[in-house]
Amino acid sequence: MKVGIIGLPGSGKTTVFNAITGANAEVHAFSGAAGAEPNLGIVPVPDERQNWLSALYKPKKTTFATVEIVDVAGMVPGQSKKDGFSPQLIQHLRQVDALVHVVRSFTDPAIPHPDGSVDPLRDAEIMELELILADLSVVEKRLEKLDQEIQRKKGPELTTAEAEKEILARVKELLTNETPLRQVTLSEEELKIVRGYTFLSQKPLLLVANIDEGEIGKTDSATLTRLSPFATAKGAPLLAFCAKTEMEIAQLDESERVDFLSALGIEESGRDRLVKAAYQLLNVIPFFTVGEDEVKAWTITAGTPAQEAARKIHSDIARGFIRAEVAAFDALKECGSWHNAKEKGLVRLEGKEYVVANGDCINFRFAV
Ligand SMILES: Nc1nc2c(ncn2[C@@H]2O[C@H](COP(=O)(O)OP(=O)(O)OP(=O)(O)O)[C@@H](O)[C@H]2O)c(=O)[nH]1
Ligand SMILES: [Mg+2]
Repeated sequence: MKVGIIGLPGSGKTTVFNAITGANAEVHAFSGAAGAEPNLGIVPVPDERQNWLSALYKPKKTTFATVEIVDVAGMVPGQSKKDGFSPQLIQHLRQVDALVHVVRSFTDPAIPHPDGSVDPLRDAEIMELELILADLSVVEKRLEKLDQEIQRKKGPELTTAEAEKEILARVKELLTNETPLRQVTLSEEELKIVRGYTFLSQKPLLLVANIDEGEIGKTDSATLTRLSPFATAKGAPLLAFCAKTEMEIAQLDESERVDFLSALGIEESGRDRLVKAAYQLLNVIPFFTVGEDEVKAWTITAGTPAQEAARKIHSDIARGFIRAEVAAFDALKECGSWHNAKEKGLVRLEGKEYVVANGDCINFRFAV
């Protein structure tokens, strides 16, 4: 599961990346360098429930769910009107499952903005349009090719080509009206065709307003007030994040970090909120396996049945699946132990088809 960081040059992408990963990748005053190698990081997804489970089981190992973060080079606006984002950038972005768009909202006059002024809404709109234009250029090229193919083809091949044309024509109309595909509900048939194109505007998007230090913790800040109607209209969650401060926090050691956050009156670091939000974008949920050896979070697509969830752990467990013993996290916490939960009848025996819920603690019974 991969999340790509996008944004205009100098919006703070690499600073956000460093804040999230605790890495120390180079930040520039301004580069926008095309072809620069992306920064890659894998980060654990914090989950208080898992901390609670670890305190209960005191396992040798606690393994959190993870997300992969990719920080690409800054994109230069206007490029997609000609040939799309740079080919390297497109290549990287096609492979990610979701996008985090870093919007410059910090005012620091020492850092020039490529457009000469700081205006988060304008920048958010520019990027949204770039995503749409990149998709539109793919659709238009394909439609041209399809027209030629339709003239040559016969029988079932012709029917398939015509069906694709119809769907892409609808997609084109949506994009032309500046509707990002993430906001459109597509039928199964449409999805099947559309999936192969890995459209950028179809990927779930999180807007991250990279705010000034002074705006930290303010829910009614000028930036949020300005950006939130846009975010709502585009189906994108919005998060305020001060990349500079968060990067400094990420470089502290654990105890210093706790002191620092409590001095700021913050319970949860922006980093933790951002990583959780990025994970949630992916339409996945965690379930837990618990025990004295390991407390571990496993990531599955929402709606996955128990037998498929078991396959995540080992194909033998899926093959020899008998039953899943399931305790919802809240029930387990309420009861204080697996034993108590069982006594109260809160450990359920579920079959193959049971749809695993977020936070289920599962013990799979299997025989091979
Ligand atoms: N004051 C302030 N400066 C910031 C903040 N975030 C980033 N910067 C500065 O802005 C400059 C650009 O930050 P980067 O993280 O390199 O931006 P980028 O989007 O990765 O830039 P490119 O990769 O060149 O497109 C650096 O000098 C950062 O130190 C912030 O929250 N506040
Ligand atoms: Mg950068």
